Amino acid sequence: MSTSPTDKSKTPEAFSNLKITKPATNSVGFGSIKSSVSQALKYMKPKNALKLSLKINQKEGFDCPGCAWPDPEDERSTIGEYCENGIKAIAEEAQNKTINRAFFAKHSVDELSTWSDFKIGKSGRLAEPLFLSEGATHYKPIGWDDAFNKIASHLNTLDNPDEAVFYTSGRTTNEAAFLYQLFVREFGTANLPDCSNMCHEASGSALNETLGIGKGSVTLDDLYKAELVMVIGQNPATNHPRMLSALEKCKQNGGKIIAVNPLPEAGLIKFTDPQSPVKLLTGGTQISDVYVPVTINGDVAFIKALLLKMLEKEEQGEHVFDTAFINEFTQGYDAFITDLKTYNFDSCLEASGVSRETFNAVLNLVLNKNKIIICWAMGLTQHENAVDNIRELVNLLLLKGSIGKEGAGTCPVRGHSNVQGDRTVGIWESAPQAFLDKIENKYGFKPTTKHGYSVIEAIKAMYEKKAKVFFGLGGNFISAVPDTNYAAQGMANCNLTVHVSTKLNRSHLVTGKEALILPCLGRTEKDYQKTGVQTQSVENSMGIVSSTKGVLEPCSDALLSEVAVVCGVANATLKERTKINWSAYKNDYNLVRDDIAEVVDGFTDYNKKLKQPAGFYLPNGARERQFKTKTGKANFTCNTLPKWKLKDDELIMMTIRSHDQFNTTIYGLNDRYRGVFNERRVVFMNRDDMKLRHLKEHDVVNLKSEYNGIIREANNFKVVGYDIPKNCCATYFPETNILVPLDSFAHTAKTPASKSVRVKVEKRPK
Ligand SMILES: Nc1nc2c(c(=O)[nH]1)N[C@H]1C(S)=C(S)[C@@H](COP(=O)(O)OP(=O)(O)OC[C@H]3O[C@@H](n4cnc5c(=O)[nH]c(N)nc54)[C@H](O)[C@@H]3O)O[C@H]1N2
Ligand SMILES: Nc1nc2c(c(=O)[nH]1)N[C@H]1C(S)=C(S)[C@@H](COP(=O)(O)OP(=O)(O)OC[C@H]3O[C@@H](n4cnc5c(=O)[nH]c(N)nc54)[C@H](O)[C@@H]3O)O[C@H]1N2
Ligand SMILES: [Mo]
Repeated sequence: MSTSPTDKSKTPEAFSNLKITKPATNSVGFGSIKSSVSQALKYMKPKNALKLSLKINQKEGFDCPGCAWPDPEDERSTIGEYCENGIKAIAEEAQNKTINRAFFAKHSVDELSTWSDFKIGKSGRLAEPLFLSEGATHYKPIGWDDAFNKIASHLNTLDNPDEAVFYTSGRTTNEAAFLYQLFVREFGTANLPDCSNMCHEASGSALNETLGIGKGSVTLDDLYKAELVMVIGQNPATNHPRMLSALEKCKQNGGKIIAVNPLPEAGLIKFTDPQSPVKLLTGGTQISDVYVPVTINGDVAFIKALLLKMLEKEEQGEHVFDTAFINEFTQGYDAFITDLKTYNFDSCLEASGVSRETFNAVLNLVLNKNKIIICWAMGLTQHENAVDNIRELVNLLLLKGSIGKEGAGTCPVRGHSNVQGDRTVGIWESAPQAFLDKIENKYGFKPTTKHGYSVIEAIKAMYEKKAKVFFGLGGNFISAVPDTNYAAQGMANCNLTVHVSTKLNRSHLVTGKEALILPCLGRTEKDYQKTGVQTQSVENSMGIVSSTKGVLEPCSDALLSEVAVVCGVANATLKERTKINWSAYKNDYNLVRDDIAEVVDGFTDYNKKLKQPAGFYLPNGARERQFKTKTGKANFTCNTLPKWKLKDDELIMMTIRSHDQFNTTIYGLNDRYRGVFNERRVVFMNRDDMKLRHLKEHDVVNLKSEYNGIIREANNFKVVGYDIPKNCCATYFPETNILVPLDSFAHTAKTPASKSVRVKVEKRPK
């Protein structure tokens, strides 16, 4: 009998041999150079490793497939603008091992699902298209045309185009993403869920409403010039290491830095620039001036406490607020102040878990600085009140007039290297009407105006058998989404699941009745088409669009580019119905960019501008104090404190990334900065909470979350005592996604609340 989809979707419960040391405070430095070089040499051919390291994030090189942090405009290091985790991302893609029919003949789907995610990822690059027929135990090779026809026949026999779901992960380039959404809309649906739904969607919702643009407003130069930078709910040393160089530069210019985080993350405390030999020897820069150990989801309470004290000082005549800015550019001030006054300072501070002393240190800086930047990431966006979190930050910035001026503004730090660009060019299940009108004018078909499914809605639709075909352009859907068991049943209910991927992952193993794996080129590889090697483009976290061009030969001759895959599926599915010449796009990506220039705002002369070595900025209203909101002004908002309460002996759990992973891709089993080695099945706990439960380090526990009467369980985790506020705990994603209830998500944005899961920790019976 074959294993059930829910079993296949789970990460195996086996332990790998936990070792614990004291967590680091300093980040980067020699440790990181050693770690990145050994990673590069372990998995890449040395010749390729060198070629790549010279071209990462260089003008005219390729864009690092790691994070979305921007590159400095002038002084890029000659050995590549790199970081330890960027090297790991590249080593993962440019592996010298490939897997093809022989591998899949040897290993059944059931067998592969018992492997750890680490082992699955290390099996090699996918080298040819593969098909799993109904009832089969093994994937078998299939030709590209047959694969396209298979997809077409499934899509064309649906009762309704809305029975198909088209997911995107944020590595897809602008060119591939634009064509993909164009195909999906011409096919007849807007079911375009994407990883952004699980990531910065709450930032987009909050920023669109308050400032009229769903992206951040600052540039790198602003960061250098800020008087105060608050880094909230973000772990840059691991997830955006190059950001630390910018923070260091800000400090050198006299700026102050506040880190708000339940964990004292390394790097936020101290950082040594790997590209500065002097600093490597002298021990680096103290990054944070104040570290605020906020309780999980205590951020609105903390910011409200600040706002209350700012108001008190203002009313005492201290001129804390930028009244001229408030009068000219904002709306909703009076209602906001009236609402704020209904809150009590002491209860807010208590709910935030922050001491009076730390609070005062932060208040002092906020009162006295006028060029403030707030940076944030998943620590704020993955909560039920995530949108409130971000709107509350905007309130603070608006009071200080800290938006649309040098050294000030919003900085949501994006995840995937092109997640921002994908949305810009139309990967959006609820795209604005103006964009749909432009598509209609240009191509002569009417895109549906009905909103499509976001990630959570897509999972429900599959579970309820309203959606029957799942197509993923990149990503690892089953491991990334919440409520793994429910989602696995949803995938299994589909007639066909298709993944366009570079590497094998768990989503290939939790399949519909039939399944396809379509292997594609990665960022580092040359994309040969009829008109030569193609250039593509991406948008970073600060709205700069730049080119990316692979430098290595493809790891297999049977790979297609994402653009070619999309054009192949579109031709096979739409045939004579289409109004678009898909083959022409595939032959020459300049033609795709010419169309983007016509359809998407800010891309005039796209092809020409892309030739500028550092790329070009997209327009950004908030940066110019032109707020394109419904009121035409920047809007103050009224936000509430979180509504959940912990039950007896429950803890609030955040699911976070280790230093050795890129989302669901596990580079290794260590979390060096947090002092955890050789194990991912750990739960970080406050030592008092351990005592209360009679738990010691290394004790084995089960985790249970109860939500609306349903109990979800994840078993076999080892306890690690840590400096984390009381009543809080932390585990790694994706091992505990199984505990995240599908119905627990951010209002408005529908981002799964994977940073506030209520759990019980129970000692495992011997
Ligand atoms: N190497 C590497 N780079 C990456 C990624 C990766 O996996 N590996 N992923 C990429 C992607 S897609 C993304 S979205 C980003 C993610 O980048 P991050 O958002 O930095 O990633 P997380 O590990 O989810 O970390 C969240 C941080 O928020 C803190 N936190 C959790 N809950 C709260 C809270 O309630 N309040 C506050 N104030 N803090 C809280 C945690 O302690 C942790 O430090 O990184 C991108 N870059
Ligand atoms: N519990 C919990 N869940 C979370 C999060 C969390 O913090 N906690 N974070 C959420 C966030 S922020 C995000 S962004 C999502 C991530 O969700 P996804 O984007 O779906 O997941 P990834 O792990 O980034 O996807 C990795 C896979 O992408 C494929 N891939 C890599 N490069 C390429 C490429 O160039 N082209 C193509 N076609 N495929 C490629 C490889 O096959 C690899 O296995 O997860 C979310 N899930
Ligand atoms: Mo993300």
